[in-house]
Amino acid sequence: RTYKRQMQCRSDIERLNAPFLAIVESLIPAEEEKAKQKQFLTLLKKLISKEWPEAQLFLYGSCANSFELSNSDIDLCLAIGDSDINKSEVLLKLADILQSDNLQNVQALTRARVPIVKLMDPATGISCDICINNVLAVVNTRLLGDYARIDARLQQLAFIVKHWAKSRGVNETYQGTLSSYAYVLMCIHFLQQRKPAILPCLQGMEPTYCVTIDDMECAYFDQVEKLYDFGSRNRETIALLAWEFFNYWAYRHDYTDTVISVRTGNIISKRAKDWTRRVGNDRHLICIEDPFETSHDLGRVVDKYSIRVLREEFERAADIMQNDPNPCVKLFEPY
Ligand code: 3AT
Ligand code: MG
Repeated sequence: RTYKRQMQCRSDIERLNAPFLAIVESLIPAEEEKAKQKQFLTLLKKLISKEWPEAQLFLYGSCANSFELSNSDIDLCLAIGDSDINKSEVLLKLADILQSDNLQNVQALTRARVPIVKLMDPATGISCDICINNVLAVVNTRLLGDYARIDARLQQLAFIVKHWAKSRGVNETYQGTLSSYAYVLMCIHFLQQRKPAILPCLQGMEPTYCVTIDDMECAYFDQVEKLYDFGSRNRETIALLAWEFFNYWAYRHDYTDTVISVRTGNIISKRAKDWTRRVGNDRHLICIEDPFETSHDLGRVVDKYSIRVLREEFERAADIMQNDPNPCVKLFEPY
């Protein structure tokens, strides 16, 4: 009877496929929006090259890979060849230049963990953050984008999870919940763990791409066009995957002893990373290893209050998908 119930439950879940795919579709930015981004980028490049003719401006974050929801802010990195520059000075100078060109809400946040200039373009309504020489973010953006090209289900799952996290208010690092980057890593790891696997572990394969950033070697197999049918033996659909994803983080993940690691394609132990104690502000209550900066736990922002909020939200999502007659509404209900 249990088996029959499980099958019945599965077929209930399958009914959610079409609505989930429709949600994903509705979240993809329109062509018009991408065109506005381009226009804005051209303006910025012009302004910047007057002051720093050698510098390059890179897009990173979701607008540079496949994880962008419509109306997102864009993330930019100004790469100035010289590594000895004083970032604060450059940011203040940059803020000055942008302000005098009528860009709005220009703010230099020189003391942030990643110092940035924030601004808004009144012509297109686009907001953006510009950081300096943060090449690592450009490279991790590229890794995520390469994973997205292997199997369409990653983008679908990440869209559902990001949309859920934004709707439920658990995508706010300053309030102790997780960044979008962390959620996408959770999705990649989850798809690496399916049986059969839907995604490979690109850092576990013979590297075809390699750069060294601040003494850190970032290497992985990037010829992903050779992996387009990697996940084809697994026929799981987005509805089932989303359900399993929330179930995993609600009821099956071992928060006490384990770390999820896209780098190894596996779960690893907190002990092996010495992430068992609180050190400074790092409490390691949910552990997500950065694929390149492996000493960096993306769950470091989570504290003893926000871990409860997060876990309750995972449970809420899992329960809605299991029991609610119309989960698509309830799941994304504003908190
Ligand atoms: P949104 O669409 O803006 O919600 P995103 O993918 O652009 O999602 P974020 O704005 O949170 O994600 O971050 C932008 C990029 O910055 C993603 C990643 O390349 C880098 N990044 C963000 N947080 C970290 C982190 N803690 N460690 C290393 N890189 C990070
Ligand atoms: Mg972003």
